[in-house]
Amino acid sequence: MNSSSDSSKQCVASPFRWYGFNKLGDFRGALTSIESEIDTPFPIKRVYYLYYTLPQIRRGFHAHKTLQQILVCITGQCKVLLDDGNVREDIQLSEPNLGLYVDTMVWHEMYDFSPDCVLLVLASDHYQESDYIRNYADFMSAVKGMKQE
Ligand code: T46
Repeated sequence: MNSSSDSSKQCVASPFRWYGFNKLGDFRGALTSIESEIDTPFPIKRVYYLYYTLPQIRRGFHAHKTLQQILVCITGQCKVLLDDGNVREDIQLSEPNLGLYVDTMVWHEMYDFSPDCVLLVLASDHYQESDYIRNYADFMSAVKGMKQE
């Protein structure tokens, strides 16, 4: 597991974005629909979800080279650490109609899962292990390389 425990980066103005989805409710309960490219900034090619994650578990520990994603906590709650190499922010997810956008080249870790948490992920591409940067030092080198281009 790669460590990314550098807490020296502070959140000044957050570069991280939320997507608000509709909440169509009536006396029977609520319903949220998410339509590819209408409600999302990318065509959705894959949907997956994390669940039954133990509260003490921290997962993720990677950035994606090209993949964009939106994380929606549809049940329960969890936290997400986002780090774009400049700004590092811990964000709570608990609203089933609020999606956290995770852009390319953003290091992310998910933690503090409630026992009932279901974290839905909308992804811009199919699964490719080659798209992952799983080492934090490699991630920072890539970010620095992008700045020099
Ligand atoms: C991410 C965060 C939010 C697949 O075979 N297909 C898939 O679509 C995915 C997402 C995973 N897998 C396999 C790869 C591993 O053998 O499922 C296993 C668990 O995946 P991983 O250890 O990468 O899980 P997390 O929770 O660390 O990260 C996942 C996503 O992989 C990642 O893209 O951004 O959730």
